[in-house]
Amino acid sequence: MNELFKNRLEKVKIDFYALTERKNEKLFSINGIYNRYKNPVVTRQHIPLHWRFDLNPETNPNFMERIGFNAAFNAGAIKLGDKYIIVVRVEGNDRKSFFAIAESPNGIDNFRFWDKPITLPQNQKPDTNVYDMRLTKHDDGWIYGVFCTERKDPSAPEGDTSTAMAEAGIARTKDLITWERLPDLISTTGQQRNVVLFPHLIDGEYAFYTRPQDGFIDTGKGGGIGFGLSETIENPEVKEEVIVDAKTYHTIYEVKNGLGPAPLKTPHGWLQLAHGVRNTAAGLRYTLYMFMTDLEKPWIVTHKPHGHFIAPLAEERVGDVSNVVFSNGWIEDEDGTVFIYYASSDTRMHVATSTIDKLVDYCMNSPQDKLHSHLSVQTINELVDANKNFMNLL
Ligand code: M1P
Repeated sequence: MNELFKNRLEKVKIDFYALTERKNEKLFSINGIYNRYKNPVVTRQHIPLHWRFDLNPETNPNFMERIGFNAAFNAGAIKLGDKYIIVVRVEGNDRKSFFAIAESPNGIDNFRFWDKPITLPQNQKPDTNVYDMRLTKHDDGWIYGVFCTERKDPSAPEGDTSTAMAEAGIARTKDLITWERLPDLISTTGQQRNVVLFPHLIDGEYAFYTRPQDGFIDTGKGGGIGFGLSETIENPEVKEEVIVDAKTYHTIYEVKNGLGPAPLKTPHGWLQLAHGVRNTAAGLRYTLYMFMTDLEKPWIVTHKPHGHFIAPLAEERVGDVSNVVFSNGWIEDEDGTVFIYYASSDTRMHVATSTIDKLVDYCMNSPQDKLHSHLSVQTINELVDANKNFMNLL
């Protein structure tokens, strides 16, 4: 082993372990709804060194990175035993995304990737790219991963090398190591991204939240978070979708929206986390919002606070696709703590923590978006008037 190899290896190792073993710190929350944390939980620099470097001094005398990684983001999440597990969308420098599992003993720091990324079986039409897995622990005993599978649009005109088709891929596992691939979800409403499997059967059928869209980026006349049933999971097909939460003019989801992780059950209804997209002069802005749906009819919205729940802040605002927060994973702990895993700017993963009680309180007691400025002012004035006997507290 030459000196260069030895010195570089030592320095790279020191930096890697300093990063991956770093303690995280809960930050004070002004809104009181959730707490952010000081450090991202997973970044591309957390990717194991043995995925990146040829460790053989003979074949890599300069100790150079052989395989580069661009981002680690949009992770699904699940707790298994006492481990907090996230299924990260890892994107290589070659732009291909795949899934890799990272686990932490406490959900907020010390995330370590497993030895190898997930080997996802292919069905008849191989995936060009896969991303954004939502995990669902289903009553049928399987853990399902529903994700976007992207392939070149076969109807793209000659010379068009970027138009793609998005569909919902489905795989299931018992241990997160071995995965069985099922056929992609068939739907009649165009392309699909942000599809989420509901954890229970409804009227004996598998239930999916969907996001019908006309094109790969544009939702067109589709859009909105949909909901539909499939007779089987082995041949998944949603013949009809109802819209749960439509995209709406002059809201934070005026361009499009999509469900995040599988919902969390509470005595008051299902807690739902979603992303909403609006247009700005600087491009699209993705924020997270929450709502609740009925316990028996989880496609009916019962409560919906106004505006965003988490918006990109400070360094979260900058990355590969700036001004984006996106979530497809959360974990409810036995004591009611909720770990909300969210990515910023398609680049890195963060966590925020809250509790079931606080999230229900937030959903049930925050005012709704009444869709007009003068009605927003009316809502503020109602709070100001209600506070008049408590002004001595300030
Ligand atoms: O770049 C922001 C997000 O864009 C897409 O989400 P949506 O389908 O709602 O537009 C996805 O590609 C997602 O992965 C990405 O984070």
